[in-house]
Amino acid sequence: MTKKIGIVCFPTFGGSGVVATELGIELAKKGYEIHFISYKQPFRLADLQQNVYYHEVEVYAYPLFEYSPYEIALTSKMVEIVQQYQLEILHVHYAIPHASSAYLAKQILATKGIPIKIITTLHGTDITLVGRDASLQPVVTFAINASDAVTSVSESLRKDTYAYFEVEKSIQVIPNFIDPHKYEIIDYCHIKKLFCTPDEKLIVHISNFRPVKRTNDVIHTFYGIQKQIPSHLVLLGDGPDKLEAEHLVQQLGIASKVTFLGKVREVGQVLLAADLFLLPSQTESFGLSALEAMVCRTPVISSNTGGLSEVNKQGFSGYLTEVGDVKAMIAYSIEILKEEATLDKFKKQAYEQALLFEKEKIIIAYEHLYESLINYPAYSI
Ligand code: GMT
Repeated sequence: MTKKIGIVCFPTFGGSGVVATELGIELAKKGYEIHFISYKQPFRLADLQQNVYYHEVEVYAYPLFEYSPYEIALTSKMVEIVQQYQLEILHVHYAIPHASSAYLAKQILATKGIPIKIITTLHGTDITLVGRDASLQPVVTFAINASDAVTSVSESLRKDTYAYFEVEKSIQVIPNFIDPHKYEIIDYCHIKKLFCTPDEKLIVHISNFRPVKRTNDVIHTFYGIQKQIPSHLVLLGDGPDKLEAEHLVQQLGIASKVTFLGKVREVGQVLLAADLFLLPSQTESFGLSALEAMVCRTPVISSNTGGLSEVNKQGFSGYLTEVGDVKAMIAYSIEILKEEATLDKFKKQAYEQALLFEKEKIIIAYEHLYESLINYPAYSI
C-alpha cells in the first residue's frame, strides 16, 4: 500500500523549507505519495514530479481582519487534504504555526473518525528565538507535547527545547542531510572568474540576512582577510540586514571586492567555486548552509554556537570561534588560505565530514519513524 504523507512547511528560501522539500522529493522517489501544503510552492520544488502534489493554502481576506487568519486556513486545508487523499501522517516542519494547526486538524478529523499521526520537526528559531516569546510559548509547548512524534535537527536543539519549554515528549535527533551527487566536482572555474582575479580566493556567505546571522561579522572578517590574502567576498541571500551590510562595505572601502548576489536558487555553483565559507551566527541549530558548503569541498569558519560543532569539526572541516570573535575568525581564515597545501587538505576534509550527513541514512531514519507511528496507536490528549 502506498504510504501517503502530508508535508507542511514554509516555502521560502531558508533551511527548514529546504529540508522539508528535499525530504519530500526523496520519499516520492522511493514510492511515497507526498502532499506539500504551504502558502506558496516551495522554491526547491520543481513543477512536475512523480508522486508529488502541492496544495496551496489560501487565506481569506476580509476588511474586519487586521491579521488574516493563516493558521485557520492552514488547518482547514490539512483537514481537506487528509480526507481527500487519505493521508496517514502530517509531517510539519517548524513548530510555529504548523504544529498547533496540525493538532487542531487532528481533533477535527477525529470527530469524523479519521485518524492521523502528527510529526513535528523542530528546526531552530522556532525554539531558540521566536517560540520562546511569551505570546507563543504556551501554544508551542502544548503543540510539541501533543505531537505523536517530535524530531530536532541537532542534539543542541534537542537540549534547548527541554531547557526552554516544559516538554515531556521524547525528541529524536534527525540531522539535516545532503546529496553529494547533486554537487559532483564540475569545473566551476568560470564561476570563480566572474568574481576573482587569478590570484584571489573566493570567500562566500549565504543567509537570510537576519540579525541572528551577524552579517556585519562576515564583512569585518573579510576586511581582515583581504588585507593579507588577495580575495573576493560573495554574499548570497537577502533579508533585513542587507542594506546595513552594503553600507558597511562602502564605509570600509572594499566595495570592489564584495558582491551581493541576492537570492540564488542553486547555491552549489558558487559553493563549488569557493575557497572558504563564513557563518558567524549568533545561534544556529544545525547550519545547513555550512553543510552545503562542505559537500562542495569548501572549509567553514563558523561560530561555536548551537549545533554548529556537530557539523563543522574544529581543525578538520574548518574552525569554530566564540560568537563575535572576529579576530579569531580572521586568524583561522588566513591559516586555511595562506598555503595551497593547507587549503587543499581542508577542502578534502570538509567533504569527508559532509559525507557523515549523506541523505540515504537520514531519510531512512525518517522512514523508520513513519513506520513506527503507523504501526502504533495514536497519541491522544
Ligand atoms: O537559518 C535560518 O534562519 C532559517 C531557518 C529555517 O527554519 O528556515 O533555519 C533553521 O533550520 C535549518 C534547517 O533545519 C537549520 O540548518 C538552521 O541552522 C536553522 N537556523 C537557525 O537555527 C538560525
